[in-house]
Amino acid sequence: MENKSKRVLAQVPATKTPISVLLIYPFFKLKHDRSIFRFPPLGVAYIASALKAAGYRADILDCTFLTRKEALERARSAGADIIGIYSMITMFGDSLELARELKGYTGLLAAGGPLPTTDPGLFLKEFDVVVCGEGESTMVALARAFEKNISLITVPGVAMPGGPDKEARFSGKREPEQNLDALAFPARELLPNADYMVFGKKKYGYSITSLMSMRGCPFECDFCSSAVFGRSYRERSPKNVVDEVEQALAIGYEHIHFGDDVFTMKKSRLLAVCSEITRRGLKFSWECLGRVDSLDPEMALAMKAAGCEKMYFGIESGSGAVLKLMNKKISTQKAREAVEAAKAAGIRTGAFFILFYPGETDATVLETIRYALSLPLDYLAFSVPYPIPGTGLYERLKSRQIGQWKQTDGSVFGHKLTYKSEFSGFKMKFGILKGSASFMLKKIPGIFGKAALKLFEWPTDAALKLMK
Ligand code: B12
Repeated sequence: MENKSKRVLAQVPATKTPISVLLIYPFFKLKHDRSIFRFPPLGVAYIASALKAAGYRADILDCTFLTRKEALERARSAGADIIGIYSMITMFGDSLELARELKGYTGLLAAGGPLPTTDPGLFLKEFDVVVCGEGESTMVALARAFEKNISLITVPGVAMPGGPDKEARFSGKREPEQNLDALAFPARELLPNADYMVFGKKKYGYSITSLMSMRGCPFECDFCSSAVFGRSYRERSPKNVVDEVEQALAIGYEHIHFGDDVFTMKKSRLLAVCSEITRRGLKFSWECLGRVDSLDPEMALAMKAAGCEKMYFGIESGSGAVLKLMNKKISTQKAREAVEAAKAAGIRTGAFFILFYPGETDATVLETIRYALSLPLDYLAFSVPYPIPGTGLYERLKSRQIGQWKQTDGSVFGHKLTYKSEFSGFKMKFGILKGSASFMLKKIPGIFGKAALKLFEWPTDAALKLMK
C-alpha cells in the first residue's frame, strides 16, 4: 500500500504550492425528510481552519443542500490535491461511493470522523488513509507529509492498508489536543450559511448553528460512541467560547445549539459562560444538551438569564433497571428534578428515550412511556436501540446484526431495526407511535385531552403486551 500512496504522490505537479484540500461532508437529505435538526458540520470546518492556519488552501463541500450529482461535479472540478471525506454510521454508504467516484480526481483520499475512527478497515478499500480521532493536527501533518513526499504512515493518528493479514496498519496514537483554546475557530465562512439560515427560519423561525464548548465525555453510556473525543473531559475557557458565539452571530445566526455531550457538567464553568454572555450584552437565544444529574435551579436560572431557551436531556428510560442496563448512572428522580428545575426557570424542555432496549420487558417499555408523559416536557422523542460500532451495546449485538443503519426520515415511522431483537420491528414501531401519540394527546388542554389519553392508553397498552 505504500506503493499506492507513492503512485498517487507522483501525480501532484511539483509547482502547485501550497497544496489544496477539499473536505466533504456527505450528508444528503432524504426526499421526504421530516427531521428537525440540521447543523453546519463543525468537524470539517475545524480541519479547514487548521489547514489554513498552517498555510494550506482548504475548502468545504457540504452536501446537505446538494444532490449527489451536483456534489460529485463540484468535487471533481475542485482539482484538490487531497480530498478528505467525513463519515459516520448513517453516511457510510455515501462516503464510500464518493471515494469510489473521486478516484483519479485527486492525489490522496482521506477518511475521518466517528465511524472511520472506530473501524478504519471498513474504509481502506476505497481510501488511501484514515484519520483516527481528532483530525486537526493529523490532517495538517498528512498534508505536510504528502507535500514533501514522505511516507504517510510516519504521521501519528492514521491507519493505512497493509497491516498483518491485509488489515489496517496503524501509525501510532496521536494525543488529543489538551488546550482547546489553542484551536482555531471552525472556518464557518466556508459553509453554506445562507442555506442553513433559510432552513432554520423555515423550521423554527430563526437561524441556528451549532458550537462545541468542550470535548470528551467521562460517562460510559452503553449505547453512546465516544470514538473521536474519548472519555476525557476537556473544556474551553468561557471567554474563548463566547468569542466564537460572537463570530457565529456576526455571520447572521440568531440561535446557537451547544452540541456538547455534557454542556452543564461543571457548575462553575457553566455559570462563568452564562455571566460572560450577559456581561457582553449579547442578544441571542440558545439551547443545549445536558445530563440530568448536572442541573440545579441556580444553574437553570443563570442559563435562562443568559438566553437559554431550550434544553434537551438524554433520559433514555423511565425504569431504574433499564437505566442500569444502559449504564446511564442517573435516576428517574434526578431526571424529574432536572426537568422541573429547567421548566421552573422558564426553559423549554425536551428529552430522548430509547424503547425496547435489549433486556427490557413490555412492563418497562410501558413504564418508560408513562414516566415520559408524567414529566413537564415540551418535546420528546422515542427511538429504538441503534447499536453503534465501538459501543458496549454493539459488542453485545454484533452477532445478531441484520442490516445497516441508514439515515432515517426523522418521522416516527422512519425507524428501522438493525439487529435481531426479542421484540419484532412491528412492535417497536407500534411502541414508538403509541408513545408519541400519547404525548400529543397529553398536550391537548383541559378535560378532553385527559379523557382522550385515558381512552387511548388502555387498549394500546393491551395491544403492545399481546404483540410479539
Ligand atoms: C450535532 C450532532 C448531530 C447533528 C448533525 C451533525 C452536524 N452536522 O452537526 C444532528 C442532530 C442532525 C445529528 C444527527 C445524528 N447523529 Co449526531 N451528533 C452530533 C454531535 C452531538 C456533535 C457533532 C459535532 O459537531 N462534533 C464536533 C466536531 C468538532 O467533531 P467531529 O465532527 O467528530 O470532527 C472531528 C473528527 O471526527 C475529525 N473529522 C471530522 N470530519 C473529518 C473529515 C476528515 C476528512 C478527517 C480526516 C477528519 C474528520 O476531526 C474533527 C475535529 O477534531 C455528535 C457527538 C460528538 N461529540 O461529536 C453526534 C454524533 C456524531 N451523532 C451520532 C449519531 C448516531 C447521529 C444519528 C444517527 C442519530 C439518530 N438517532 O438519528 C443522526 C444521523 C443524522 C444524519 N445526518 O444522518 C453519533 C455518530 C456515531 C458513529 N460512530 O457514527 C455521534 C458521535 C453521537 C454519539 N456519541 O453516539 N447529529
